[in-house]
Amino acid sequence: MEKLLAPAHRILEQNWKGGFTIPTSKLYPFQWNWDSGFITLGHYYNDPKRAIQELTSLFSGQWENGLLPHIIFHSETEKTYFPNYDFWKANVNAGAPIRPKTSGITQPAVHGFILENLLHRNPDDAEMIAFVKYIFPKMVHYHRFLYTYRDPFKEGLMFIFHPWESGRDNSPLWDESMNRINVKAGDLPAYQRRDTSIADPSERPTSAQYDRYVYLLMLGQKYKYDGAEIAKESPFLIQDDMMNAILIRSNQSLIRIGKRFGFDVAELEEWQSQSIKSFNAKCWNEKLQTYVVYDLRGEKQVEHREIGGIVPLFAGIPNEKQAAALHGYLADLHKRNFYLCPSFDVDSSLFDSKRYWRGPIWPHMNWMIYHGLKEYGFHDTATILRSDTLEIVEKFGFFEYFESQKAIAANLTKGFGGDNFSWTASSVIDLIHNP
Ligand code: 9WN
Repeated sequence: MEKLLAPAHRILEQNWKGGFTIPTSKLYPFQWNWDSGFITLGHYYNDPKRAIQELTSLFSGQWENGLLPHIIFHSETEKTYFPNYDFWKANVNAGAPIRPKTSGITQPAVHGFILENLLHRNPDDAEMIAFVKYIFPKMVHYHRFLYTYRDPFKEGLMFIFHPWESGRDNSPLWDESMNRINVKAGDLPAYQRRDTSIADPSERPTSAQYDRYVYLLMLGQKYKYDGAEIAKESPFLIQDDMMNAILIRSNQSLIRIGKRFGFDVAELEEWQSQSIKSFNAKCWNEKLQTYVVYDLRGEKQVEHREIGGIVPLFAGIPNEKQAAALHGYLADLHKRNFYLCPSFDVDSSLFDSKRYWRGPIWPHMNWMIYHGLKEYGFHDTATILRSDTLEIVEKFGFFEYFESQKAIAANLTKGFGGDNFSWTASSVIDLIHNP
């Protein structure tokens, strides 16, 4: 698999835009929040300075209230993506930077654990230590935003009001909430999608789904993207298990880093103890034996098995019995001739092994679950997951995501979505170097 390293580094090089890295050319021409986190993993092997620059550029888009936006539009002339900065109008919020332009929502808070991963590789490097001291307060400020503006009942669980925040945009998890939105003619400003002229429309969200994405964007804008009214009005109001598990995992990392460098970590520890308790109380589903997302608007769990429900392994949240159930689910999928890990319940009628987040494999998700499995001692399945990830990239290329059914994949020659994809390259590099 070593032969994957050279093309992977080439992709990161091609996608490096002098200070930050785009996920892929054409489809996603700006800097994305959680993509950038994973991208630093790969950069660090070739050029640690780039990893530091990547995160520095990302945090240059942080708002005064702490929000770390999901897109940083470093270029204002690039017009091939919708919604662009002029549609988001982030400056309706007085604390949004004038430059760089940004979106008004966030994405999974991966940066704390990414920072710890980088530091761990070279714990005494002076430049790295200086960077950690610079970026640490910004990361804590971001977590403070999530616990202040996105946790109205002070449960220690953040909510999202847009599927794009979850990073798993088009998952069937959101269908019920999205169906509450009834877009009528004249409700939305005119807009033109760009993605369907670049990627295969059959792999992308439908137009009805896009209208609803735009509806939620406009709702956020109406309330300056941080108003308490968002929680009162939004038909889509979700405590996402994956976002909260990632936040908990990053809290752990920031607590360890903070202690090493003499920062006050009391606030982080307080969030953390409350979060883990609430997470287990609200997101574990005994019947399905997995974690699930909680629909705050509908006041109920969303009962689907899905990849986000496995990520808590990576945050050390499940007890032994819960971990064994999550592991059993994956081991069984392997026996049933699926690549690990399909992004949605393969037995559900909503499963679609090709369409965005409704079933295919995502390499960066595999990276998190791989480490989670290892930390719980499930080494055999971790090894399968690692070799599945490397195998699909070797066979189908450095795409954004991949077919999950081996029988169907056997007749394919390529993956899905964007090609020469940065998080695929980075996940591969790190899985090869850091087995
Ligand atoms: C919207 C960049 C991003 C990822 C998301 C993925 C997709 C964007 C889109 O691409 O979302 O943010 O236009 O579909 O779902 O996880 O960060 O790679």
